[in-house]
Amino acid sequence: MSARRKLYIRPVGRLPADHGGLPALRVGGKSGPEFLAAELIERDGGSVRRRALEGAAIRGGTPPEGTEVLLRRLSAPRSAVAGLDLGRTRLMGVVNVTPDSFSDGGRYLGAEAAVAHALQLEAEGADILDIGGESTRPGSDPVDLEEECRRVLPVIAALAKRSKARISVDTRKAEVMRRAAAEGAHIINDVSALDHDPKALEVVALLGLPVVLMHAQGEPRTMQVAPRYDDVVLDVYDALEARIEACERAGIPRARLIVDPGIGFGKNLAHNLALLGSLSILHGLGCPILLGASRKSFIGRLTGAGAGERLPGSLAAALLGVAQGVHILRVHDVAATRQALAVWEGAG
Ligand code: 9MG
Repeated sequence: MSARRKLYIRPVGRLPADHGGLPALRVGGKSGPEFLAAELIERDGGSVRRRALEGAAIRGGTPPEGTEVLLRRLSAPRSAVAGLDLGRTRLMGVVNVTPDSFSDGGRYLGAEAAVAHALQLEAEGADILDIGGESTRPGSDPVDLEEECRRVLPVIAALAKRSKARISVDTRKAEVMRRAAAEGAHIINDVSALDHDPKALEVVALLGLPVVLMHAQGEPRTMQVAPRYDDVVLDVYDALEARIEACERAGIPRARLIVDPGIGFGKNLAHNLALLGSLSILHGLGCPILLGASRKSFIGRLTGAGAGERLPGSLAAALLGVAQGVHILRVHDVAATRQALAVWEGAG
């Protein structure tokens, strides 16, 4: 095989749990989702070729040459995240402690209000509360370390005492990660995939916490200026794979990593829609998948809906994720997403 030739497998056609024994491709161990078939994608330099693989052929027959490692990763069981079993879809509720955040815009500024909002999201069914003090929305400016700590640490400390949900800290800074863990955070959520702060890999390796590696092209200030990819789905996959390898070299095992395509981070509308349509390809990385599409501007671009009117589009995106076996949904509207999930799971 030439060094440039690379294979990818995109599972397609998620089956309901009681499908009556169809020959299926199972992803992520015994409790993982099953798919009817897959697309085998071969990229060789600038050319991309695709062919269909039936579930039966993958499961029973000889795997296509060069897919052994990929198939092993696809089928390996996924570890629990901070004690949360991933046999059912988990919800991460968004708690912005920023004055400029695109959706909550200052409403929850102040530790007390943020804690109250987080507890409300937990009561609505959030399994994870994601606490962030630096807006990374397109065009936003960075926040300094002490200001970010002033915003998030009191909230994390209070929730560690008052909530049963897992707490994630949304930050790109190693020192915030370290202090947040000391206050009781269980998960690190880094929109730069531990690539922003040179100390982040080392700190996360020492902390021993699970970490969300989100894909972004560029910095928040300028990332939407002219994002470009050869093939957005394959490029995002390759970039996440490179960050997984960097983590493993730094002593963070794959079993502690969660991958995320980073909807809206250095992507135009076509890029975001292509990623949403091909999320299941990320199962080949051997990690749980997190999707954050809630209230994002691609929904506005597609439909004209303003920031406060994007719940229907957010629910559609969440269910697109579930249909492809996404494990964690990062959402603002926890109660509404729980209801959508209940209908999905009830029928499947
Ligand atoms: C902080 N943040 C904003 N959007 C996000 C997304 O899509 N994923 C993750 N992991 N974090 C996000």
